[in-house]
Amino acid sequence: MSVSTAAGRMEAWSFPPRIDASYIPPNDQRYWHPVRETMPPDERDAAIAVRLREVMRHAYKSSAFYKKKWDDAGIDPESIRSLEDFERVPVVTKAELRASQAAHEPYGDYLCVPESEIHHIHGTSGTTGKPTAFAIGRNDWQTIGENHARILWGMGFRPGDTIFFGAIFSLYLGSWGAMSGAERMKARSFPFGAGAQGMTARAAQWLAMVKPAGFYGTPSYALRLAEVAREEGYDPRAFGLRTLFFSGEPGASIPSVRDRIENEFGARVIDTGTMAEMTPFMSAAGSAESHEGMLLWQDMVYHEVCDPATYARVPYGEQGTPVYTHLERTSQPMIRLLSNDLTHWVMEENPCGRTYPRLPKGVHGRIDDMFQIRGENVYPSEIDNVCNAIAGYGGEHRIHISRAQTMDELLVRAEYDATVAAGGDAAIAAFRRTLGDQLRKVLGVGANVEPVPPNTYERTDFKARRVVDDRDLYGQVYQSTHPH
Ligand code: 8LQ
Repeated sequence: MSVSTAAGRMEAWSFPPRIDASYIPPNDQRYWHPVRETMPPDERDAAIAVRLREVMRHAYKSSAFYKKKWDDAGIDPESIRSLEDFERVPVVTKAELRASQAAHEPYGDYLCVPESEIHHIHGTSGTTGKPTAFAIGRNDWQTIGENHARILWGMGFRPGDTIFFGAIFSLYLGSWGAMSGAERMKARSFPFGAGAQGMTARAAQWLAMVKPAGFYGTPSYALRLAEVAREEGYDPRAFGLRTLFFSGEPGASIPSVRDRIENEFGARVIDTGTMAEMTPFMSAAGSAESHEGMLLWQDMVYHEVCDPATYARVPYGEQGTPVYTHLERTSQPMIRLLSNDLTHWVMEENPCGRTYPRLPKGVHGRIDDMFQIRGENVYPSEIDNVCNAIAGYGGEHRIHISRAQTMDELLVRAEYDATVAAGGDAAIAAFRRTLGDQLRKVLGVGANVEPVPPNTYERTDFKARRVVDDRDLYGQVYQSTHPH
């Protein structure tokens, strides 16, 4: 089948996108866009190759950033005829975006629409350094709503369902982006938010009253909410939630964390999320029937999993770093944005029938967060998985990496729960032993374990930061005591 026929068969798929804002599938239809979601992958790939060229053409003619970048690399958008050709396009780093915004305040020279078309401004939520601004065009906001509606539909949401947004509503694109999809599909949105003092207890009160079908937030916050709800006398299972969907950090695809959340709420957990720059960031997301890991909805954002050294795609089954390309954004289109995260991808039959590749274990974490202990690569998310699977775990922990002599050392400080506390020294020693044994088994190296009492560590309304890296401190001390 020729590319144009394949593309022609895809529901309203063009660049820039043309959206029928009145379209909503019948409730019993599994797919929002049956053709786009279930077509043979090679036909979709052929259509994606056409779309990539169109997006590149748009970016090349409307942004100095891309023009210079590609001219310097000797890349002509017209020469990109296949997915293999596309792998020659240099990746975009977040540092380049920051530099572009510093030189061309506030949106950078990769804003590819006139400023008058900007509909929403958001930004990075980091508290250190200069923020990055996200400018989203009016048409793009509509497309984002459309894309997220498709994905929420795939998760099993339908018009009239209430979805509770328990995440920060300000700079953070997560809450707004997810809600745009709920609004588009005529669900009932409850933009409750998060982050203000006393808000978690009130969230429990409202959830008990409104009994929504869906909850959106971060996995860390859902666990905190369950704790606070119990303290306030609510049973989180009585909220009647059907599905909690999460973005922002690993967790929803960490088996023991997912199980803990599912047990707390008596509801299904679905993982989603790429990067704020990539909004529609839910383009990687689980579906109702394929709820483990994340499907890569390739026709809205083209996801490549690449070798972190060469940025060429790795074969299915292998590990690499996600590189993302917008196929339906015109305002600040990201073309080969490097995530620096780590994942592995597969191409298998999905229980939901969608023909997308999948990240069976979600995104494992950031490459920077990975550390080496005696030659073994260790991810914080593996430690999270072990802790959450241990009976008597109190809900939070910290991972300390330090350097003793020339070797890195790992110390896990983990809270035990009230039951262990009531058991006294013997129970605490048993908890320490079990956790130590499990860590050695899973990580392949020994870790020091220090049990700490319940509620030692602060909980978060947003993304957890559990790694305390003392090696820099060691480095500074080392350098000051070993002058050149
Ligand atoms: N990150 C985001 N989602 C993740 C997931 N599901 N699993 C593992 N790591 C994940 C607005 C959305 O929540 C996306 C988002 O959080 O965007 P940010 O704030 O730009 O942060 C992006 C980073 O969060 C990713 O690179 C992952 O490291 C992590």
